[in-house]
Amino acid sequence: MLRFLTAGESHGKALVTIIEGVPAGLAIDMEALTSDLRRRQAGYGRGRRMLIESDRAEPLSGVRHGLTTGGPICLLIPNKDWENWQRTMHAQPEMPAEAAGVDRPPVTRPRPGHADLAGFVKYGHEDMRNVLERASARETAARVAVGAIARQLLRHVGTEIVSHVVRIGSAALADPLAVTFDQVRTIADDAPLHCADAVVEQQMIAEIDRAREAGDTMGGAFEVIAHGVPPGLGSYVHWDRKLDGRLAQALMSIQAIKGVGIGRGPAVADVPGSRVHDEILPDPDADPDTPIPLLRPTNNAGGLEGGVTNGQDLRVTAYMKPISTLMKPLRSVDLTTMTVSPAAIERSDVCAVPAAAVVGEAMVAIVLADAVLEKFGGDSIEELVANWQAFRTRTAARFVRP
Ligand code: EPS
Repeated sequence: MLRFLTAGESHGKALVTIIEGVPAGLAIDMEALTSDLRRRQAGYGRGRRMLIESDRAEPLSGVRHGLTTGGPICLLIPNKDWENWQRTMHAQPEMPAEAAGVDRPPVTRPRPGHADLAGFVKYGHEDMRNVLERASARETAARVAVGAIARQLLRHVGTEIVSHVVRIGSAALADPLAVTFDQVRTIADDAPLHCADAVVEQQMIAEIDRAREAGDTMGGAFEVIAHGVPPGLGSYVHWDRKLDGRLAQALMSIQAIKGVGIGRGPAVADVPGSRVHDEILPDPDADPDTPIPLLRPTNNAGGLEGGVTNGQDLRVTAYMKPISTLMKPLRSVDLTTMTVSPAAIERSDVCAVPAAAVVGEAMVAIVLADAVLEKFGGDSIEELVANWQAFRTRTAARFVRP
């Protein structure tokens, strides 16, 4: 089982994660990890914080001479902005004499849509900075670092994960499922919105520009595609073992995600079964060692049937609300006086859907790596790969071949 925790505040000293359950002998490519962190920072619509940070993770444990030991992996991602926040965020009861930065007043006007008010009520905080610092999507940098390790594990069973932005406001791809894994894989890392269609991408940019000029924000949707997913991950036998449910939980846990669809998603409610279900045909061109020599002309199920992977591409879409910090704020209440006041303004992004897509890739990678370890087990990568190969061979032998 793969587990992780994260710790850290948006403007604290650093983010930290501890990852448990990674088998021994996995080569960790720190450059690939850094490249994922950088991808999360990019995308059209990001705010000024990303000009300050250049995220990088330092392994503190669990990795020796480039290989995992099987012990817990601890990663540290420093917040460069900490320099400017020491007077606001120091851990000591009294302000340390050497603390840098400026003093900031308490946050007392909750932003509609943010965790501010919920945290005020739940934890009894007077200053809602105690809420927003942890609720902030800055935490997702740590998740992306965990996801990068999960992704490196998944390569050993032949799985690759990509994502693309499919909607910003009213600018959307007509049929995201028609975009193939290979098309998404070839989108440049620095494409402004990581959208497969250049015309739609320009419309998305225009949506974000309009929102910025109006002091507003934009949400949207992204799709994560995993290719080469081993069949048989997850199970239909219990509610909490269904992989679609596990993926939905993982994606819904990303800040600002309000919905998740698998394959055709909510659109399956609109049409009859004959237009939803993916037919099963023999594949005359299948390689002899292909585990499942069958052809599915469509993939509306998004690679999952009965909560179990079926060997098709896994396709999951997440829907993100617009960011709740508005430069032209909505009405709120100053909780110190109970008077109607504009909501607090924190530095923020106009649109963070491209960044959320990278976080979505990470969460899918983590869920898939966990499911791979559950099915194929192994305390070392060698053992895991041997178990996976034995399953492939056994499965391939069960199909009648011409
Ligand atoms: C983020 C860092 C944050 C925000 C954003 C995501 O940095 P700062 O608050 O210093 O600008 O830009 O977080 C939010 C939008 C939010 O509502 O919490 C990041 O690293 O992704």
